[in-house]
Formats: sequence, C-alpha cells, structure tokens
Amino acid sequence: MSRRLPGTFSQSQRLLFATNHHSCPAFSTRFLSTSRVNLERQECQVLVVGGGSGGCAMAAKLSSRLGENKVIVLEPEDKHYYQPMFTLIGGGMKRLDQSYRQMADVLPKKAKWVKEKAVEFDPDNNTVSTSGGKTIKYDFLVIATGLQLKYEKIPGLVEALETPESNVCSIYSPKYVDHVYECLRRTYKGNVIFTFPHCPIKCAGAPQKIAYISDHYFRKLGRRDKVNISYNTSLPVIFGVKHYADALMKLVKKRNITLNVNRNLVEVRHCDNVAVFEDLTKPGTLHEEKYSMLHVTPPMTAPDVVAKCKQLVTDNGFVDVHQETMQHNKYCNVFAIGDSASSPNSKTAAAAAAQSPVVFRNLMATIEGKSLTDKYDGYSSCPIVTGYNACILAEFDYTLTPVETFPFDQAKERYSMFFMKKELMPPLYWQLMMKGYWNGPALMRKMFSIVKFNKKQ
Ligand code: FAD
Ligand code: UQ1
Repeated sequence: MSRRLPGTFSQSQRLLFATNHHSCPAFSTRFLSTSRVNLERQECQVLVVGGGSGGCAMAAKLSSRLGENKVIVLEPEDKHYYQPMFTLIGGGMKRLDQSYRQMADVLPKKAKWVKEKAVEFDPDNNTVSTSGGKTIKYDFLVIATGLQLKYEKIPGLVEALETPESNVCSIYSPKYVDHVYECLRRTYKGNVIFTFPHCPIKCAGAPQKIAYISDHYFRKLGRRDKVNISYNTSLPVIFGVKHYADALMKLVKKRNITLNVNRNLVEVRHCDNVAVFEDLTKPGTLHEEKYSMLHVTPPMTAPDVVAKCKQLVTDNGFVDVHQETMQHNKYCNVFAIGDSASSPNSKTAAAAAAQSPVVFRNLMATIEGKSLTDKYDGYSSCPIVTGYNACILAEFDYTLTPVETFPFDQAKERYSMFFMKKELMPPLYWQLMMKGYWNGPALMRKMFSIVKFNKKQ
C-alpha cells in the first residue's frame, strides 16, 4: 500500500508474510488469466455473494470493467428493496410497491445471476456452496450478505407482529412495514412505545425517525395530547455523534418525547398489551409497560452462513476485513462491503456507497498484483427524518466527527434535506448507485467546500 498506516505492514507485505498458504491471487499468474464463467463447473473470476445495495453496486462496477461473464452474483431473492424508503412507508408517505424493483432488472446484465443462497464458504479452496447444490469456484470473492433480522430473539414478538389487532409493528421488514401506518391510524390515546435493540443495527437513526414521524402524525390529527410517546434505546445516548445528539436531545424535549436510555425490550405479551424491558445498568431488573402501539426494531446479526465460517469472521460474526482497505485480514482474494463487514462504521447504504470505489480499486489492484492504494474513512450518513417536512442530515466518519456535504449546519431541521431524502435519494440509488456510478458524496463535498472557501476570501 502506498499510503499506509504508520507502524504496520502494508497489506501486501502482511499478506506475503502471513498468508502465502492462502494462495493470494495477486502473486499467482493463474489469476491474471481471463477465466470466464463456466456454466457447467460454475467458475468465475469474481463471485459477489448478495445482490443488495453493496453487492449490486460492486457487481455493476466489476462487470463493467472486467467484461461479460466474469462476475457471478449469488442472490436468492426475486425483489431488491430500497430499504431506506421503509421509514417513509411507515409514515404513510410512500407505498411498499414504490420501494422495490425486480432483482433481474437491477442486477447488471454483464454479470451472471445465480438465484440461490450461499450455504457454505470455503475460503481455503476458493469455493462457495449453494442451496441448489452447486459449488462455485472463484478467483476473488466479495461478501455483501447484509444483516439478518432476528425478531424471534424477543419472546412473543413474532406472534404479536403476526396478530394485526395487536398494534405491534416494525419498519425494518418488508413483511411488516405496511402495518406501521395502519397502527398509527388506529391509535388515538395511550402509550406509544419505540425501541432500539441491544446490538449493532443497520441505519441506527431509523428507530427514532419513525418516532418523530409518529409524533408529527399525532400532532397533525390533534391526538397528541392523549398520546404518550417514549423512545427506549439500549444505547447510553440518543445518537453516537455528539454534534447531532445535542440537536436531537433538544428535539425530544421540544416534542415531549420521553427518552429512556439503557433500556432493552426483552419480551412482548400482546394479549395484555405489555412490553417488558430490561434495565441494562442493573442486569436482570425488568420493567413492564402497557402500550397502545409498539414499534419494534429487531435484534440483528450477521447471516448465519457467514458467521459459521470461523476463518472468515471476527468473534461477532462479521467478515474480518481491514477497516481501511476492506480486504480480508487473512484471505487477500476476499473483500467485504456493506452491513456484513466488520469495519466499525455505522451500517447504511450511504456507507456501502462510500466503500464501493475503495473495494473496487483495491480488488482491481489485487487482481493486477499491485499494492492497495485506496482507503475508506468510515463515512456514513443518516438522514434523520423528523416529521412530514423536515430532516437532520447526519454525516460522519470513523472518528464520529461530522463530515458534512452541504455548506450549512446539517444538525438543523430542514425541508431541503427532507426533499432530498424523499424525492432525490431513490432515483440516485436506482440510477446511479445500482449502476456502479455513485461513490458517495465526497466529490460534492469537495465542490461545496471550494465554494465555501471562495466566499470567505
Ligand atoms: P443488503 O442491502 O441488505 O443486501 C444483502 C443481500 O444479501 C440481500 O439481497 C440478501 O437477499 C442477500 N443475502 C443474504 N444472505 C445471503 C446468502 N446466504 N446467499 C446469497 N445472498 C444472500 N441506509 C442509508 O444509507 N440511508 C437511510 O436512510 C437508510 N434507512 C434505512 C431504514 C431502514 C428501515 C432500513 C431497514 C435500512 C435503512 N438503511 C439506510 C440501511 C441500508 O438499507 C443498508 O445499510 C444497506 O442496504 C446495506 O447494504 P448491504 O448490501 O450490506 O445489505
Ligand atoms: C447516500 O449516499 C446514500 O446512499 C445512496 C443514502 O442512502 C440512500 C443516503 O441516505 C444518503 C444521505 C447518502 C449521502 C448523499 C448525500 C448527497 C449527502
């Protein structure tokens, strides 16, 4: 690596010293060959596992550079959901059918789509086994399997979600998101409870976005006086970045939302309309609360198929990558992108977008036997929608320092940022990110900073 961390080996040095037995492709002429997808034996130059936000963006970039039939995408689902729209669906601002496209129309035409699940990774033999009984041999592997939702970890929750009269809902799954607005519509009084689980989740702002939207909904309909809203988070703070946390603390006060920190939902008894919480500062201390509406953010984990391959993952099951290069720490022909990577960024599509050029250039460098030059700085972004017409646009890096794109204070609620989130982000996602052309807003930020600098002169 030309720009490497002080006191560490470069990625290529480290890999040369430590992992020669993993046959790093960069040092083997076999991998410089122009191996094509072999339909019989299922071989490819690059295998992308997962065709969601990160996987599809990577497949688009790689198949465009490497040409037809060099890239396989392993993805079992028919539909590709634009998950950031789920929050707006919960508030009745968009419909579920606006949030997805057919997978066949989204995945790049130059890549071959295998519509199956990965069931076993074998990185020592450069193979992945599939649910349809195939063994796919790859030269390079990109893991983009996202996070799995674990509603079943909370006793009583799945039963509650599947009993529509129970007024328990969740924006996190396409299966349940439609029910959120229905719950809002039929709630006139009582305790409306929102939760944040005790684990890393995708879009850590979403559990409170839906609370702010709900607050605005009840105000608009004149029901707010009879509704108590509480936001219950397992975290010790409302948001991890102080600049935005300060603004959000003012907001919850102004909107009369009760904030309970260190509080984890452990059980739902929907027959009694009771949610049971554990006080994480006093483990074992339980606290029951009656609800008239309960919005749950489920626990999430790395997919089992990834987590069970111990050579590939860290202790908590995420793909063990270098946080700057996104290359695997043991297998130099393996990269990860998005929510299933161990890089300690906030897990969002915006983060996957910013990772995508880094993974692409570093993977190409590995293919060409060159040293890795690109670094991901942990950029992530969370448009915290605060109602039906306003949004705080949080953007930050690994150091939790704000890295703002626009030349104004983004911690302030603004209509412009709401408009961007609701109307501009979906086409940006489908037309640019999914086609491999959106690398995050770094370039925009540079342009705005030049404008800002010139204004100051
Ligand atoms: P995903 O996009 O989830 O894709 C993973 C893919 O892997 C899926 O297609 C899945 O079918 C496939 N897969 C899983 N297991 C296997 C297997 N065994 N074999 C093969 N394929 C497999 N991000 C933002 O940037 N801004 C937002 O405002 C925002 N809001 C959000 C609101 C909500 C309610 C939610 C749920 C998410 C939000 N996100 C937001 C987060 C964003 O959607 C994710 O971070 C992003 O989609 C992660 O991309 P990914 O590729 O890692 O995973
Ligand atoms: C972003 O890049 C992105 O990925 C496509 C999102 O997911 C939909 C976002 O929500 C945001 C806010 C960004 C960052 C983009 C800009 C223009 C600040």
